[in-house]
Amino acid sequence: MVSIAKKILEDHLVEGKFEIGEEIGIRIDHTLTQDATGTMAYLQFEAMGLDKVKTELSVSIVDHNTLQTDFKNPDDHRYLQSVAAKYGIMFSRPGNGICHQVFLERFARPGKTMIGSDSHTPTAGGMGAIAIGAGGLDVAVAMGAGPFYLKTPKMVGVKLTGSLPDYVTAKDVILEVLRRISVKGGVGKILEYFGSGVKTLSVPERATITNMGAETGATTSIFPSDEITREFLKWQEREDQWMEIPAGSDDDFDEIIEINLSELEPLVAKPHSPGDVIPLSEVEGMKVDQVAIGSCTNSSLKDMLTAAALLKGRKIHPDTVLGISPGSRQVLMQLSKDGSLADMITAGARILETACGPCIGMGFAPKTDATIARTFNRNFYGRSGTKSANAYLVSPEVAVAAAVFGEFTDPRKLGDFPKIEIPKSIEIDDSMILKPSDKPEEVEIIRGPNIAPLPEFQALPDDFQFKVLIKTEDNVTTDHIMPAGAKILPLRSNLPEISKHVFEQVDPTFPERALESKEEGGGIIIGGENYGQGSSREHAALAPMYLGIKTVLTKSFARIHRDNLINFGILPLSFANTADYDKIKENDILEIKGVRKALEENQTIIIRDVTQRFDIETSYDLSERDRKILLAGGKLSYI
Ligand code: MIC
Ligand code: SF4
Repeated sequence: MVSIAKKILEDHLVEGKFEIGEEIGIRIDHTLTQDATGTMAYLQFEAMGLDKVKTELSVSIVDHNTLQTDFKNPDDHRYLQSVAAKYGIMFSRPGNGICHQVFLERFARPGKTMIGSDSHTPTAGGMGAIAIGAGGLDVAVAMGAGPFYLKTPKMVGVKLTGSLPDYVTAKDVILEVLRRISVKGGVGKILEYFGSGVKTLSVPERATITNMGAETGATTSIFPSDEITREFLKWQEREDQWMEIPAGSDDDFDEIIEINLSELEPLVAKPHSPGDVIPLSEVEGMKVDQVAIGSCTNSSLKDMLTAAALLKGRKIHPDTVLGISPGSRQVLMQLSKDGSLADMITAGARILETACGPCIGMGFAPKTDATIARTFNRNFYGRSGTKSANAYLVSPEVAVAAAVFGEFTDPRKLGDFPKIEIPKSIEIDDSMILKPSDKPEEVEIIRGPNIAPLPEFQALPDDFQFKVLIKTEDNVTTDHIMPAGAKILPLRSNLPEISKHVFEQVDPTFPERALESKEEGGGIIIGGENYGQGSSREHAALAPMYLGIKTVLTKSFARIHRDNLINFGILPLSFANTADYDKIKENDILEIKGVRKALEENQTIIIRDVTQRFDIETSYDLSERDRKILLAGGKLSYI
């Protein structure tokens, strides 16, 4: 037998050979975009000049930029709605829910391949799909029937045995995985779950695990499709879309991680990395100022019913605030029908919109120096909107305990675990999902003044000099490179404007200095290990490109960001000797000669540090296709 991930990938293989590390091209059945990355993706799709998407299913969901403080976000929504109508795309309107939750409920299918312009696309892996996060341009290409290219990943089997004790949850399973392999332990790998513990987890619980698998850097994560998957699809009135995908076994994997669910305890990820996982007991008694329950990781009906049941008859602590954002309109409707919403409100929860909201700093920012407990997947520095906040990632159960007691508390202190009844049937109402127009030729694309045209892409020159503009540490995230939040996110469709915020949290002088050196040849960014982890936002490549960055030189890259750099013609190079990383200094002038020839012939590129007078040997891990894209000045020109 083979692992299920390998089977699905091989069934969709259109180019290359399935050998670890080799590049393969796969056919993509489904695509997903959200609004914050979607506007760019669709501008790029439009530039490709096709009249319709060529996928089985493409879905555009508005969930990120829903805080409408002026015309910008609503203008973008109208643009996205008109594009969807014209090009054959399903459109989930603002208010309908968080992209991954909506996709899991209404669209995901076992055995399909899917890419999405959001790093948590692997959520659909909970349904037995191969679902991969990618840059918007890669999604645009897939919508036009172009293959998606990736390096053949290593197959890691995560063997689950036992069953979760009360108050220990799917969130603790993925936190345990992160505790063991950290934020780069999944790079180049697919995490595939198997073993007797799998059948103890519902689809939304599996989706919590595959969702946050993104934080390990993994290409994706996947569960088998079994009777539990069938039940979930039946519940969603889509049983006809079920197919069985039996789990793999010990021999099917290159590596195995074993987790006995019965032995797990409540865990938390401490500031500022999802990989810094410790037992909850280590922080018990620490005061918590703000609690938030929601996000694409923990906002299913089960999570919300659990939170409501635990809050019932209690009040939140006077020194703590609690915000709850249900994952979808479907979930919210159910909560409001069965009275759970009333239990939350009575306890003192503030009910937030069914959207990403506080997870991406769109409102509900905490107070100065706050300690915050969130059921989300990322706690990067500054992401909550308040730089001095310390964010801990927790399960809904731990979140409720913190809200009730005002400090980190073992949730078992809330008493016997309540019995959570998932109703046999719920109301399925897709009226907030608009079907594409049946007269696409009559649909006009609506562009508000916030939507700036795409920039010009320039081919890489042969020789150039550039200045070291910034030298960063290990594990720099795309949130560091291109911050999000209520102020900056509305600028996603406007490159000149958003570029003014590159590296804002790290060094606010960066954009100005970059523009100055753009006149004199451009700048370079020096990075440590795992540079560009986190969000798939291609703005973290596009905006530096706009500021004149032609090269990024690091110890290593995170997958999606590396692909985005290539897509926009920025050369991703690595140090052959990491000692050179230590030597190189900010403001050094560097020089590259004959880079085009080196790329054409797949030769080593040497960078000269002109200021300190030494040579830096670099290495790169670029397929022939990658090198052609770089030589063309990016993927759009290449196509
Ligand atoms: C995130 O969680 O960081 C985001 C916001 O969903 C991003 C996408 C974006 O930056 O628009 C992601 O995960 O890819
Ligand atoms: Fe939205 Fe947060 Fe999920 Fe990103 S991680 S898709 S911002 S809910």
